[in-house]
Amino acid sequence: MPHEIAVIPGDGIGQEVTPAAVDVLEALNVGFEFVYGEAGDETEAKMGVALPEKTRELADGADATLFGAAGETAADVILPLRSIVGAFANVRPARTYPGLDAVQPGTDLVFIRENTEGVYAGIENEITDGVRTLTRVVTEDACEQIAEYGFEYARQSGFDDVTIAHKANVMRETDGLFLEVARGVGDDRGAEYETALMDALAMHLVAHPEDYGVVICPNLAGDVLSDLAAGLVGGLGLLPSANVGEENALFEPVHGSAPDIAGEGIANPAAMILSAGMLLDHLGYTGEAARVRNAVESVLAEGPHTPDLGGNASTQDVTEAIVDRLE
Ligand code: GGG
Repeated sequence: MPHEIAVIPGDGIGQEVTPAAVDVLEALNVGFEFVYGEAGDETEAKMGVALPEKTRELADGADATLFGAAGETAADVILPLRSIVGAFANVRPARTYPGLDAVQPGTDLVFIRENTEGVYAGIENEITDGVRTLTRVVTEDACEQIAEYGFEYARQSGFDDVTIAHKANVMRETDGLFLEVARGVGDDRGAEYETALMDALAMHLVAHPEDYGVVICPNLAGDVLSDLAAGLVGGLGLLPSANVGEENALFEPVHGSAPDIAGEGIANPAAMILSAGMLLDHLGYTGEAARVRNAVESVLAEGPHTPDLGGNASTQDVTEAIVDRLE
């Protein structure tokens, strides 16, 4: 039986980079069956709902999902999609590539972001005119699951440095629990790790990213720190991600819908294609995943490049070059 891949391009440049990733997967001839679903701002305008039931069912039933980007409806699209596939971990690698200008050339980081709760639990209220609240949810089970995943990821991927990011000196109950549980997991494993206040960590990551490897983060911190790391390595066009559950998973670039360049055909497809590479790894196609990574690295090193990397190539030019270099 071929693996079924749900493809949900979403909004803005998601509609340009997602077909690029499908082109690369098709060129590998692994026999995936692609099923398409719609979601996002345009879907909401057309159908009155940003994530239709049919799209939910596609993601739930597929072996894996490729998702492009969400715009204003991100909270109604990407958060439920991650929940549908049971994705408790958001894995966001941020590394430099040979031949590309980077603010910090020695960067090789992987953010392991808690993906189900924290301030993204979606509990917001207007208490009275001009007063709004947000409830931050942190559970022992989710902290333990993300910490176990992060330490195991570091072990399997050969990272020596593990950092637990938190702000437990201010958010004493919620990040206090995150820190206590994550430390317990590290100690039980006999692992080496350090803990870091997330604001100070942001500064140290900018100054000395080479001192860090795997960073285990609460939800919002992982979202923010991974974008900061994108700035160190050459931009959001280079960061893929995997949303990993027990049995299912969803793959998406870290970037959003980029309305400023949407429709111009100049979005960098590298992050989306590298996300498809993570999908291949997840489904056990490790050789094909390596071919995708190598082809992307070769094009990043030699061009063509989209404007975000200083070139003038189109999304299609870069995609064709990557397909040509799949060995
Ligand atoms: N492809 C990623 C995307 O659409 N990002 C939009 C966004 O706001 N995401 C929030 C998140 O990653 O939690």
